[in-house]
Amino acid sequence: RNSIYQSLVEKKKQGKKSFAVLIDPDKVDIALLDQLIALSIEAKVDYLFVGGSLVVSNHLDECIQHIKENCSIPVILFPGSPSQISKYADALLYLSLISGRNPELLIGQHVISAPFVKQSGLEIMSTGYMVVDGGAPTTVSYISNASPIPADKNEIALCTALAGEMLGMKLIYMDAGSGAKRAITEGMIKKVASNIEVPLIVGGGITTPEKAYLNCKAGADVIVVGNAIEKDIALIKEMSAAVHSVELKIES
Ligand code: 1GP
Repeated sequence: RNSIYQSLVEKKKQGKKSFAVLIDPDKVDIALLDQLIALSIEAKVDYLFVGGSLVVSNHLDECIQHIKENCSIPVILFPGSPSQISKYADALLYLSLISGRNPELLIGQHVISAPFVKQSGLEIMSTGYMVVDGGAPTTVSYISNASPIPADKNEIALCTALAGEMLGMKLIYMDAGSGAKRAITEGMIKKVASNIEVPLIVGGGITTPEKAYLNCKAGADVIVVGNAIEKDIALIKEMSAAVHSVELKIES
């Protein structure tokens, strides 16, 4: 099973951008989920990411089953820990926190959960996960017990992404952390995007369609938005339209 990854690679070749809505199972009930699903279908959202640094509740399975029963948008797990895995999803961002130096999040937790992850039957997408300083401590920076990449150190971001790609990671995810005060700069995105071949996911603190658009122009392939949509659900449509309005000309 590698159909979702193939679709990402294919879209990248065509210069097409994707928009993903991040759903934190802790923050949604069925009524809100129904609203999110309806708006996502209407706005042609490409992916639904499900997860969070802390998933306290135990209705992850239920949440994903409900999404799958009501739409055909692929559901991609974005787990904060190995316990946030559900066989009802379509794919898993198999994250290694390559920006940090906490061995548990680089490989330790993967070893412990490997048989379980393998059994899940999910499409596994190895992802070099890079947390970039978002201006204030975010949940991910605290929980990961690892320093984020300083926001203005584009070279560190570049070298980290290159190392991840050469280690065989199929995706790079640059994240300023959920609710970040400052999103990742276009300069850093450009630096990384122009030097790697694999699809680049960018998220954290993106609150306006303009910023989503500029990030795509700078080279992001997938834009992820969580918090801003929790505050104003109508943003789904504007964000999705902004992302989809970017179609880069690919030189052949
Ligand atoms: C966080 O990249 C995601 O891991 C999305 O962040 O909630 O700030 O949009 P926001």
